[in-house]
Amino acid sequence: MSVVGFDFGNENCLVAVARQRGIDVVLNDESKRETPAIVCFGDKQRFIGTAGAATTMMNPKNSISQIKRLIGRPFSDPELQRDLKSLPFTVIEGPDGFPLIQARYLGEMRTFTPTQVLGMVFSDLKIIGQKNLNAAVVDCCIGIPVYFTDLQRRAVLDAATIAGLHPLRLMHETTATALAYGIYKTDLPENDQLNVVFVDVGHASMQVCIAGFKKGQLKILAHSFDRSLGGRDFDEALFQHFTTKFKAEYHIDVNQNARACLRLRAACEKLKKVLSANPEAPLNIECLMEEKDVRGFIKREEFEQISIPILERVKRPLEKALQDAGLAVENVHTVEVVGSASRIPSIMKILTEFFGKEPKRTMNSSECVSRGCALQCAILSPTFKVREFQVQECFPFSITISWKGAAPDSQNGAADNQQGTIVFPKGNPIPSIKALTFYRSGTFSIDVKYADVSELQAPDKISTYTIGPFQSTKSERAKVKVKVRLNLHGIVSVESATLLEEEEVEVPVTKEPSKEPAKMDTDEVPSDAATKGPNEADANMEEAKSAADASGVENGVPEADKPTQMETDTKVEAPKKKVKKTNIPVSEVVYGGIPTAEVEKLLEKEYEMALQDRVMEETKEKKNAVEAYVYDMRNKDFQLSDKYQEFVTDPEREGFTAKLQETEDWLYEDGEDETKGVYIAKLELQGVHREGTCARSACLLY
Ligand code: ATP
Ligand code: MG
Ligand code: K
Repeated sequence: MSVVGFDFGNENCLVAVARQRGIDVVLNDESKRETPAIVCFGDKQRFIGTAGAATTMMNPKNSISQIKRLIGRPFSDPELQRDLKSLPFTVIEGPDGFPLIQARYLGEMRTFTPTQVLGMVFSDLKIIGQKNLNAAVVDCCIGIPVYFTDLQRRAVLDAATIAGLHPLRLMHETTATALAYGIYKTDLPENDQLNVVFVDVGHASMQVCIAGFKKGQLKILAHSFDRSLGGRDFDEALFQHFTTKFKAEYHIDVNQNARACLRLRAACEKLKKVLSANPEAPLNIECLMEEKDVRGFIKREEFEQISIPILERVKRPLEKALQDAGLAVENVHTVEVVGSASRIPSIMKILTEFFGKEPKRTMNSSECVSRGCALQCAILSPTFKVREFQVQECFPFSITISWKGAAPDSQNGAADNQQGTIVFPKGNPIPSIKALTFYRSGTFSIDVKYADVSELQAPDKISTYTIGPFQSTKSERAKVKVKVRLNLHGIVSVESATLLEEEEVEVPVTKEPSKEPAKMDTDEVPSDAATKGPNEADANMEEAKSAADASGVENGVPEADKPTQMETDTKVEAPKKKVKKTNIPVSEVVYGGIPTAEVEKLLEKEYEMALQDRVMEETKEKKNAVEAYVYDMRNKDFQLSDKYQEFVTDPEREGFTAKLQETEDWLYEDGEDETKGVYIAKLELQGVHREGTCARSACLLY
């Protein structure tokens, strides 16, 4: 079983693996730790990761980047629309209202969903892990931004499935960082709590998390974020600055040329990095467009000046996190900064001023997310024994369950109004299960929604569950218990519905509810047995059991109804009533989700495309082998002619040389672009010759 952590960034991805001696961030084929999140579609194959980045400039319109920004968002999402303006490839609206990426692949225009492209990135990362571990990679833990919606989380899971991965957990990036920070600390207080603020400024977004550390555990106290504040916004400010400048000075409009845009953006990013270490920096690009070389220059002060609108937003997530955690600046022991865009000096200045102390950079700021994920994977995996360390995660949104007040045919049927209740309030522990009780005479449906979408810019409705059919043996409306789960990934779903029928003889009179209330058991199950592996037997699990015992919940199923604030009926508890439980079918519609059958098909497609890539790679190898053979033999031939001339007849030599020349010509003409099989055949043909030559050289050497 593999134990792997993936950090898929907007810009860069990292893979960390657990080995017996610890966690390693592994190297890709180019011996780099960071792999660009790019898929470049070509005429014969795809180029992913580092290879994709290398071909981007030659093929900008078919190089897909910033995939993390595209997944799980409707096409109309204003943030998506803004992002699309600066991307060199084409994204259209699909029939379902979600984006489709257009790219020329294998000689024709095709469309791909962002989830599918993320699947390609994951496939590449998976291969990196496999090459390093020398074993199959399936089980893993994947880092995601805390602000990912239910749909985005589902999209990541689907992409993982497409790549043949099985995530044990989607983990909030900042929580992964907190885990990587805390688990090695040997001096955590036993009774006191150490409050650490983690600030991650990445390529596209900023995330803040406050964690309380104690010996053997970390508890997330608050999450906050700005979904659109990251390194690329500074690149964009510089890009706008120079676009205007070049328009005036060189009379060129960079925006009219996709390649020029890409090159200027890349140069601006470089410039930004130089400015982190230097007070000023030049920008020179040869032949940017219309055969013009451009020259520019900027001082850090001016850079900070044009960045003011971005910098002004840095404080807000910091304030929000403190507020949600109920902490004052004085209660913060340490501030840890991660994410590569946090290297911008003006960001550090703002953080220092805000917290009244210099933030620390003790972690490896680009590796911590992948390391934390690998650690979490190790904790969840039965193959590793990890130091006991508990992660108490909290959910960043409030989730509502809503339902229609009554069925139209109900006796007291006035109520067709929508009612709802918050099942998982912001800050709710992850994972968690809640049970609601409904009184219904037939099939009914409930909606899962965000309670507040102001921070999310997402449609409020997440999913609808239809519960039924069911038949009560009695004429009255039946009691239905619905279990709602917030799973380890931070995804909400209705897990099950149960018809509860009390055996009549033993049941004392219970008055009918006056309305159609849903009754919610406030019992929580802080751990999630069903999403864990079968061998999971760590401290979390123990805790789940004890917590369950304490709250009267057995295996997550409440054994008796407890009145809650929502209960409006008068109810008599029957001490020895018998309850018959019958499972009711539950069907799910996720708004924007990919149906499971579709994911299966995409998995097959990915397999085919990966095969095509491999065939092309092997074709290249075989072609290179033919080429190498020609050169190799020619060298040998010269040696022959020098030293052993007298032993080889002239016609023999001439024939051989001509053959080599013929093969070489073929390689650059008809054989330039052949199939793998043709190159292999060519090699075999030459192979006969090679054996002959070798036999001769061998005999000559005697
Ligand atoms: P995200 O976290 O948003 O998904 P990511 O994890 O890929 O993206 P990082 O790798 O943490 O992002 O950061 C990448 C950003 O950091 C880029 O915008 C890059 O230009 C910027 N960056 C890298 N080095 C420096 C530097 N020395 N100074 C300023 N910015 C830098
Ligand atoms: Mg990141
Ligand atoms: K373990």
